Amino acid sequence: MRTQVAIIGAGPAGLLLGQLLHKAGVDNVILERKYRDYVLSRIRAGVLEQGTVDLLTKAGVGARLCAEGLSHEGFALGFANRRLRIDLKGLTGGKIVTVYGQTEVTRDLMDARAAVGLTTIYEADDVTLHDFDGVNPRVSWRKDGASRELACDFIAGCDGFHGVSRTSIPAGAIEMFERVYPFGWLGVLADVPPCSHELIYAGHDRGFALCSMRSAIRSRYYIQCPLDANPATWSDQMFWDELRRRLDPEAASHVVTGPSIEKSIAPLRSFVAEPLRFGKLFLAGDAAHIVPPTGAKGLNLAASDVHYLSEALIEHYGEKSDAGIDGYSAKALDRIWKSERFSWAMTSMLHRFDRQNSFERRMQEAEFLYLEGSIAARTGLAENYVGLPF
Ligand code: RFL
Ligand code: PHB
Repeated sequence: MRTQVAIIGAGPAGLLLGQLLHKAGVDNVILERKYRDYVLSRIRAGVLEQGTVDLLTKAGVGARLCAEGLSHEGFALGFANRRLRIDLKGLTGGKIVTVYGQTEVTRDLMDARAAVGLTTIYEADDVTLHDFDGVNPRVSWRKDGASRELACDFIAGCDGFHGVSRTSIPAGAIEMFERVYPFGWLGVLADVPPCSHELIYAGHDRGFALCSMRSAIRSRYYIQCPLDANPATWSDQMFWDELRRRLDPEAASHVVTGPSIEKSIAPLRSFVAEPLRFGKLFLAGDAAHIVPPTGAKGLNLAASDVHYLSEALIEHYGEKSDAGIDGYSAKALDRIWKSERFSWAMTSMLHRFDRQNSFERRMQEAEFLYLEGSIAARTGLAENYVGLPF
């Protein structure tokens, strides 16, 4: 088998890259470790920046997103029983975000890929990258007991944080920056109406809480929890009680409870690998960087990486110029570090840290009070939340 670009991973990064390349006539094959429905069962992101919506539309998967996505013109920050609205639209000259689940983005991309008959190999075991620093890059894998190989011009490592692409790069050729936070998020999905029509990010002495949604009848809530918490020991009732304790009285009174349809824990991490290119191998999305979810940036960063990478590869094949390829890493990293900063700042302001002293708690409060009193501060926050340009 031979293709122009071998893509590792059928998450949003790999699928979107595949679609954009296909639209420009660049041939690609996706190799995915899991089966299709497993990929679709992962409940993750919910907030899309306008740049991400535009890119998905360009990739030909904007129809359902446009019909079913919820336009959000603002969100709220909660602190010590107070609530502050961040008027995204007013503060950014008309920009908004769209609430549309990552699961739906993934489904739309998978359907579009299947409709044009592009090859995706699911349940590919032992994916191994060969000679990506040489002239004959190849990818091998095992499926149904047989060994297979794919020759290609380039490999796009879109296989997430635990993928094989980044770890295939020799240790000396890559630098890694990391912060692991000493807590996680316990998330619940339930078919109940959201407690507020806009998202609420609440900082509280008992820990952070987030009220989000997927539709007018499906809510997504998160509470900060210890890293070793076990979702099985958190009954739905315990979750709802704890959520309400962390919200202001008005929001708490509007929480409608019901049976959870999904409950899981996500650890929080900040991580960046540099550079994003090693010979013919490029890293994009969570394979290259992780942000804590507090800024809603992970999926959106995957989209901006893929924008830069697809343009670079299309330029290589169309104009026979490697300028885009050579510039990919620096261009993507510039935006990645700014999103890392924003996600870290939101996380630091709103979470309860172990061994936090009274000074640090007051610093978090002062941050909130500053936002409350300053349009300039709120403008900076809004500008980042709707997404920096790419
Ligand atoms: P993914 O989605 O992890 O996909 C990688 C794919 O690669 C496959 N894979 C392999 N395939 C072949 N061989 C191997 N050796 C492989 N190893 C792995 C995997 O099976 C998988 O299918 O990475 P991608 O495409 O880079 O997408 C990144 C996003 O998924 C991620 O950044 C977001 O979900 C982060 N995130 C959020 N981002 C936002 O922009 N807005 C949000 O509101 C938001 N909320 C969240 C989030 C992430 C969360 N969790 C669970 C970490 C909320 C949560 C709770
Ligand atoms: C979600 O709806 O899952 C969600 C929303 C905003 C975030 C993180 C997750 O910042």
